[in-house]
Amino acid sequence: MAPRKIIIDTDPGQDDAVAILLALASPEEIEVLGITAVAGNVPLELTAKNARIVCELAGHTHIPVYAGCDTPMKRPLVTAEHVHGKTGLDGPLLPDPEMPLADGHAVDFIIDTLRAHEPGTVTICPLGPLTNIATAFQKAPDIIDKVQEVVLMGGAYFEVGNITPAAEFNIYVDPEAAEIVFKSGAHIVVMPLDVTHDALVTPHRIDAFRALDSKVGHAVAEMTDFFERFDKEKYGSEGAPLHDPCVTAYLIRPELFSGRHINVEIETQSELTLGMTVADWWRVTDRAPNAMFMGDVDAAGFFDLLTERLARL
Ligand SMILES: [Ca+2]
Repeated sequence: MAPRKIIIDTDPGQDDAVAILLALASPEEIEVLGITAVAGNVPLELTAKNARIVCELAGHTHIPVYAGCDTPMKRPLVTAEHVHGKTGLDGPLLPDPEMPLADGHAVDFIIDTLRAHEPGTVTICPLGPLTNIATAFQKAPDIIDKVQEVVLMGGAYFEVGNITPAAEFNIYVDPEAAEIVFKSGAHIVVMPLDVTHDALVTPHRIDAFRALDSKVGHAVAEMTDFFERFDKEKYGSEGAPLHDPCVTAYLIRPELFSGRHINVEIETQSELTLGMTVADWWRVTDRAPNAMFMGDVDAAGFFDLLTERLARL
């Protein structure tokens, strides 16, 4: 089978970095057409820079990286330096990128790429707030039907929230954008906290990255080490969740994940629960299903895949 063509929309972020590395290490299954940066974990200037740092770390400097939206559609930006550090990629010492940003706006790249390909052949992989994707859908509604799938990290149901008691960070930062994407009619696969909170980087798993004894292995070990400190304290768990790589792992080994095709709505009004993904897991409404909402991951299989692929870079 030909590799699946994808656009990675991202706000790196240590876990975004690992998700990108996994994609770049898997050319049999994934062809990365381009990377689009969005403001999220840190401001756009840094996410656009970090995306290039990660491409250079992987030795894939031919991948075009575009800068996108620098603020959510209707709200001021909320960032997460408390999790990811000042740069967004705190942990390893990586050089500033030499590769330039690609010319043009990320939203136009998304629109042009979908229009240039056969319908149903390009998958969008959002790893941050959905601002770029929603803006593209609003500006060019004709592309919505052309999307093969939107496979995104965001939201939560049983795990509820991580940035507020009710909301997961990516959805909370731009709930209006999330609403546009979830109501768009595109095929959507969601990796919520319910899944990612099972994909924990334990000390043993970080050691496996370090044992690759490569530039990428050491960088990933240092990134996940950094990331882990914060989350271990917060959740009292044995390690931090590695959220975004669940998206790219799904493209390689979908059988590692299971979930339900259900209705998911986004709360955009309530101050208390803003950005909540109201997922009809028990199918108690007659609202039409609009997303494959994952609930489980084979964590051992996920980390085996990740370690095996990172060893190739
Ligand atoms: Ca992210």
